Amino acid sequence: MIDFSLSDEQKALQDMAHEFALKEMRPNAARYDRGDVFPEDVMTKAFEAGFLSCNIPTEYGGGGLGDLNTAIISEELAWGCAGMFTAMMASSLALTPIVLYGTDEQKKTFFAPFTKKMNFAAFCLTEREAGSDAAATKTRALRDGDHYVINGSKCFSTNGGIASLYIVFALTDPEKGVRGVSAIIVPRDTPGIIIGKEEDKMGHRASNTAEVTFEDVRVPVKNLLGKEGMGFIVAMKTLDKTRASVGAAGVGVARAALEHAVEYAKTRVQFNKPIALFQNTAFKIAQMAMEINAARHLVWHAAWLMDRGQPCGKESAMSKCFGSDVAMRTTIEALQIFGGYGYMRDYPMEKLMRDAKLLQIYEGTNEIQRLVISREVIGPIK
Ligand code: COS
Repeated sequence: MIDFSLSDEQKALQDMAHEFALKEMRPNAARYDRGDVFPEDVMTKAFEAGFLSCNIPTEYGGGGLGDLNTAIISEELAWGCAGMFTAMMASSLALTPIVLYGTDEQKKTFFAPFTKKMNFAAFCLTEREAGSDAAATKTRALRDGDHYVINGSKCFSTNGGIASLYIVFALTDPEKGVRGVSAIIVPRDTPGIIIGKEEDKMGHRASNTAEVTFEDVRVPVKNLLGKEGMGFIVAMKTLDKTRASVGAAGVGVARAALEHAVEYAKTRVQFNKPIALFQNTAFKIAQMAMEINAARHLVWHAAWLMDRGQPCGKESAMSKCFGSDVAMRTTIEALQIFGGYGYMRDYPMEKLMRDAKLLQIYEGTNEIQRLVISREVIGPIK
């Protein structure tokens, strides 16, 4: 049976996230977009509201939100400010490998700090020479008795400069290539972690992005997630699960742009009538509304599959790719409706357009999403 209505619990979650976005994120979004300061005040409130631990299972003190619920709140939080959303989402992304592959002991040990106070985690997969080609990782984690010794550099790591915990993908067996990659939990206070300069980004400026270098970083073997050599699968399964949240963020950013454009088009008078009465404007609005609805359905379908434990790699990639493309197209068209005002920083449109761009790039570029989708649709070729 298909049911498009949200349950009372889901509506309450949506309202709660919307209120938070409206009252705490939106009023501070421009300020943090312009400065180079991490929004600690807003994030402290996000922690208190449970957004920073919402994917930690309830038995370990978290919110235990399922995937559809996560998609619902992601749309609202990105509607509030995509940069702040990214700081929250990237931490959930980094905790997901522990949710999926952690032992009971690892979950108890490493989730506790996230449920007790504001903390952030960082997912360390990307390297300078291993971006889309994630399997080309060069970082090494060589075994020395009961420890791994990690050496290498990870770049564009969201929360890299502020994280208390890193999930590092490194070669434990360089001879085996992609099957020699392992996922290792690395606490920030381990000696040998060097934080590079914070990246000066075009958008999502409220989030921290930095290079993280590991120089002879020794962590106990018990910090290994899953088995040795399973790291690439851990990364791929994690991304299969989290990419729908990026699609949801695309819907949130696009919806914000559409709402601003509608409001403006109804009050902006040119040639003696509101510009909403010109067919050019009205049709742009219709197109944006259609695409946003379609994107949300893709996101919710992917999340619905995840909640049922069904294969969702293709659907997750579709929702991420389509949702972020819709965010890009919608913000461009909405800005056009604002004309010259849209280009000015006093208005919200240019930030939304800058923020939309990153959604097409992070958690796997949209070219990679199309690769994932097409590989599954085409299947093996003899
Ligand atoms: N689930 C489970 N296993 C998967 C998988 C998935 N979603 N995707 C790949 N694998 C497995 C494959 O089955 C293969 O296993 P075997 O060697 O046992 O056959 C192995 O992983 C290697 O996969 P594949 O050959 O497809 O690897 P490729 O290098 O060709 O491509 C892509 C993998 C391009 C899909 C991957 O590198 C990718 O997603 N890149 C983008 C990385 C990314 O999103 N970065 C953002 C960082 S987080 S902000």
